[in-house]
Amino acid sequence: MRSLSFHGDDVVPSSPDTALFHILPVPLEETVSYGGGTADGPRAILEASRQLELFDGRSVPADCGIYTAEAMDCSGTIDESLERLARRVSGVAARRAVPVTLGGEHSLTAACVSAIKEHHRDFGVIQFDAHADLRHAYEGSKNSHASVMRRIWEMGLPIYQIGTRSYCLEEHHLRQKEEIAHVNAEIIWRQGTAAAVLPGDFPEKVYITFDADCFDVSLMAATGTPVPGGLLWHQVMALLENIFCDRICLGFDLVELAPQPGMHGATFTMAQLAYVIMGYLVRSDINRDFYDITASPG
Ligand SMILES: [Mn+2]
Repeated sequence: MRSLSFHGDDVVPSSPDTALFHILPVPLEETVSYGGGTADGPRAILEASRQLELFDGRSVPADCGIYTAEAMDCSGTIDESLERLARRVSGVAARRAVPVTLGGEHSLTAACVSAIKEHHRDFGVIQFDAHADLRHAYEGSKNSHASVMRRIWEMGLPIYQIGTRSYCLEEHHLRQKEEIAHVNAEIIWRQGTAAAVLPGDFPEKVYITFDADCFDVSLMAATGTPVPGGLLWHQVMALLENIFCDRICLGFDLVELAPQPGMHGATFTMAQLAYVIMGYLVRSDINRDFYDITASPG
């Protein structure tokens, strides 16, 4: 079976040496607690990416080079998979390219972030998610998708949560006690996207993790734990635009898509999200400086 690449045959495949973006397909599905299917996420996103226009409306991010790596082997224990992923992300960061990890379940973000930490001391993590994912452990696993942000918080990294609307009392208390910065979905709906303001001391460099369930269930039913009251497309676009004004993005992941028959709209949404995030990055002056991007932003 021929391996899939982002955008398929529309673009000349970039070599890993020159591509700005390295797509890492990670079909990880180990600790899923409700609906399954995240293992099919990366493949479905890559297939849907063939339907994308190269022009994203403002730029042609593909001109900066997109390299798609082989899908990662997720056999063995989850610890082994996370270690394998960390090595891969670290390799991309070492080239000063942008790791774009396509999941797979949310647990994988801990590996991405720990790998980035090998290369950058001062950065924060911006999390788009319906859930806080701050549980100490869930269903006996510290590597659960429901604990991933707790692991990252324990690494000593600042976190900013966007679109949250489902969390337990333990998580609620931890957020209050430790002043974990966030803007809940309800606040965005009532006050608009301008309500999402990163704390004044939030680092200039950020890693972005995007859980599909941040989107409203009407747009994104194809995910393990869908929740009503979430964000819509243009709210997410406005939020991303703000972030890329003054933040350097060290990498990002899209997780928790669980493709369902007949719901290709949800899958295409995640493919387009990956591409528009690349677009925000290649048009952002602070990122162009950081990555030494010379291609025209379009
Ligand atoms: Mn999550």
